[in-house]
Amino acid sequence: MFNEWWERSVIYQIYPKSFCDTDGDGIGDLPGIESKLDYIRDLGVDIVWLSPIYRSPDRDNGYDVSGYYEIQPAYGTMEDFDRLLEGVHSRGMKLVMDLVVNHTSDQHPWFKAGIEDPASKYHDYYYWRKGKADGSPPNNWNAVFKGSAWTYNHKNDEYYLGCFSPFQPDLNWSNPALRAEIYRMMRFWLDKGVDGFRLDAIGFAGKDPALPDSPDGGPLILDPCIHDYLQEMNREVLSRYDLMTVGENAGLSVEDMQKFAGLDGGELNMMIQFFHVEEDIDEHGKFNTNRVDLPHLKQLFAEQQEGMYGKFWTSLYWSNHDQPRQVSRLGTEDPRYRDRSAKMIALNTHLMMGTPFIYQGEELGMTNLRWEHLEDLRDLEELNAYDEFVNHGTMSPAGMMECIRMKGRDNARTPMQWNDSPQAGFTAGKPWIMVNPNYPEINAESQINDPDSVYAFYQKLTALRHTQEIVISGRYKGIALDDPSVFAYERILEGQTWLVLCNFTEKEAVFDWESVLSSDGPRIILGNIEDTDYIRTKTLLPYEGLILEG
Ligand code: TEU
Repeated sequence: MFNEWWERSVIYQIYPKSFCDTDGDGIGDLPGIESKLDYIRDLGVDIVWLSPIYRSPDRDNGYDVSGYYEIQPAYGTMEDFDRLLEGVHSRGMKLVMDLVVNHTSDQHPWFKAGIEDPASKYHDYYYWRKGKADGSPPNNWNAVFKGSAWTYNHKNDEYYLGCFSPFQPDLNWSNPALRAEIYRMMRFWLDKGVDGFRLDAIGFAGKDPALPDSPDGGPLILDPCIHDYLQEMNREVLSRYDLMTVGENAGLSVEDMQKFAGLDGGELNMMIQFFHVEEDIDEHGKFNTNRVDLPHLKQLFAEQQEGMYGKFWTSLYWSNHDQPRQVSRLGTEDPRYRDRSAKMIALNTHLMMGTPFIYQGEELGMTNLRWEHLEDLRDLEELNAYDEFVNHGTMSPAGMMECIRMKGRDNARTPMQWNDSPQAGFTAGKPWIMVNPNYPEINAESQINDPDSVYAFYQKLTALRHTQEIVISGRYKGIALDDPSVFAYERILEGQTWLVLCNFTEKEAVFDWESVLSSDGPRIILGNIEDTDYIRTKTLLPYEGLILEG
């Protein structure tokens, strides 16, 4: 514990489609990523995670793979990839690939071969089942992206399972030949020098092959067999390389996190957990306008952070390609406090125990977009949910658009804002998705040389992690859990105590540091307000965040 390179690292996630386009087709590409590697390194990043770059029909932006050994043509070639990997390594960073193996695209050759010839070995790479006697689907599961999880195929009079969408048929992990095929593919990338994987929706691969009905109509996942599969993967592949793995799955309890990412190293290194980003869900699921309940959120973090010590490791994040922009969600877009709140949220996240993930543009304080027209939306999840809740439900179009503005995935997928030239410098062509109109104000060029910028603040946070042992290995202690405004916690390492204080509101908030720190004059390690008078006033300004050493 605390000595693995991935425990001491900061990860930067790139969503290739929206990062940087060099050939003017409006879609980001690998040479675009290569051209920005210095920018990423200068942020203090150790590991780059690429969202999928494999061949794909792109129904879910690459999370629907049709060729695991190929590069998506719009992103470039395998030579471009090799150059990119070399560029990452030559800057002292590592590269982690997304591994999407709960499902493939319905255009994958395995899936097509199984339809063509049900006697072929590929048929059993997926879950094909006969319908019930009355012709209805084999069980009651619904897909994550709405509708039944089962799609009928006339040719063979069978249904196939797609827990996310009909374009994403689930792979049958109970088949050892399929698992061997996946391990072979993983070795191909590792032998090229890739440094690890982010395993997409990996808990979904754990299904009881009997596929029983579920109590709530959602797919029954996280069956204990997932741990057998991951232990096998670990023996067959992971343990033979110096790499890092991060699994992704919603709905994990603290006990689950330990099973997947226990420090014994038998499965994965860490999980992308969802308890915080799902704190605000309600009967419509994620599509609501709720803001987080701060005391409840602190309670959840305390359970995880205090529970993980000596037991498992975790990722730290609020933003990724599936989540709205964190400054819009937890902070404010009000120009008076926008940058300050972006810094405060970053400080709160980066000072916890775990490996922080920065999602492209987060380091600039990029915001959600005020979506006005349905035609501007691109995300399958948003469009399907709109159809279900508005066209076939009771939500008003305006109400649903407001939910999408606050929680939709497209907010994260608007192009990276590089500068104030047209299309934010992302492309010379027409971007595949709208650029956020606030790019003249929020962009990388205006921030990289400004010591007060959000970008510069992230540099301070990454530097702190690289120089202060307490950030890595100090114990976490949640305090003042009932306080409705201040997110407070301690990090404690051998007689040294850091107090992290974050005001999550736009009102001043009183917090007496003397209730925690014994010394008469605490020292400010880092804060987001240059000339703060907090130590004297014991009053945090709106969205103020700071670290004190007592
Ligand atoms: O997401 C997995 C997942 O659990 C989703 O339900 C996620 O919670 C959802 O996007 C939230 O709105 C992964 C990928 O990150 C996502 O982009 C893919 O669409 C999904 O798997 C299917 O591959």
